[in-house]
Amino acid sequence: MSTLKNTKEKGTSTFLRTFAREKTEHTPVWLMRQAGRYMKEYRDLKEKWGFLELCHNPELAATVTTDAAKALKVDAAIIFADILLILEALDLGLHFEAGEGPVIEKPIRSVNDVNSLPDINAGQKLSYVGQSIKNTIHNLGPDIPVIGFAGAPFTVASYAIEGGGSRNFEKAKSFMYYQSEAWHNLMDKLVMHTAAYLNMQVENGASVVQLFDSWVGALSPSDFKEFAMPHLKKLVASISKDAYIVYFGTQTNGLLEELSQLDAHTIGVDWRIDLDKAWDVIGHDKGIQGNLDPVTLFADKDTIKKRAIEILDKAEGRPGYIFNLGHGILPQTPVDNVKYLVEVVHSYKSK
Ligand code: 1CP
Repeated sequence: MSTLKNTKEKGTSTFLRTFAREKTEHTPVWLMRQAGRYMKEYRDLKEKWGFLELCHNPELAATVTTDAAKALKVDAAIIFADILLILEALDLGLHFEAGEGPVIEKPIRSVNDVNSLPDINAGQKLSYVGQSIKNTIHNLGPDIPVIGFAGAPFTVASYAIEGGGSRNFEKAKSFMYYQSEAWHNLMDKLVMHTAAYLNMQVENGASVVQLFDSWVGALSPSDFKEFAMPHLKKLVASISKDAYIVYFGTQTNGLLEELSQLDAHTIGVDWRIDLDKAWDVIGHDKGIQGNLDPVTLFADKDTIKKRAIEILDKAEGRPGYIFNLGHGILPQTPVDNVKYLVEVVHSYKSK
């Protein structure tokens, strides 16, 4: 299949038209972590394959993405990969332990660890993700655009330094404070490799790229401004203009004002703030995405509908809102409720 030249070509996609601020028949919806353990199709594949094996195999990865998007009838598909694959490409060693999450085998703990990171061509080393994108586009056709993604530098650096998930980020923050120069060096390297990785995804047909900054809310506004935001700005400026950019973080309510200065097209928000208030702070020149508490999907259908409609009402039918959760779907989520949520969003008519 040939590479798409203009990946922002909107066609009939409600999702892409929303980025272009066109009014659409319904609000576009996709859900973070829409492929995963809560789905039977995924659990069946996981009987035979490990998670990283699925990511590394462009045919299977595309199948996981395609199955989820078709089953849920969402307006966009996110490529099956992980924000930590870039650390694997940087030879830090990555595996997933059942029930324990990711483990970085050779975490970064010193100036020397930063200096000795290999010089890689991230686009080439992670080219299997580009192939997954091509296969997915082939499976889904032009109406369901494919979202590429990467971790934002703070969140990826925190995994690299902590060696895995963390509650309080003591190691990452200590590194930031005591080895500031090495911290900024590490962030520079991550920005360079992440830009190359994302631009390879755009060349392979991703029309939107999302930066996941899942743990940025652990930072105070001052630390965010000093240690994360300058790098985030550099990354956003290095991403191809052929794709729209969504920046997503959780617990970012104290950071939204600063984030309004980021040159992303759309900012994701979690559920800890009302959508209209968040949009006022972000500014209506930018789009907004998210806002439903993922745990609402454990409630009865009436509650799911009520909460979804409250959010849609707050968007006031303004072009630029993409419905999503405030964080990823949890593994125990009933799949019927997820399908029901998509139906509610699609049948909603703004007042
Ligand atoms: O089967 C399994 O047990 C593996 C579970 C799993 C899956 C399905 C992991 C391990 N990653 C993924 C896929 C994934 N990861 C996708 C594509 C799937 C889709 O959305 O359809 C995406 C977008 C991610 C992104 C990701 N990975 C984030 C950002 C989003 C978020 O949830 O905040 C993060 C933080 C990761 C790291 C990661 N990978 C996997 C887990 C369990 C985690 C989180 C661990 C932790 O809490 O620290």
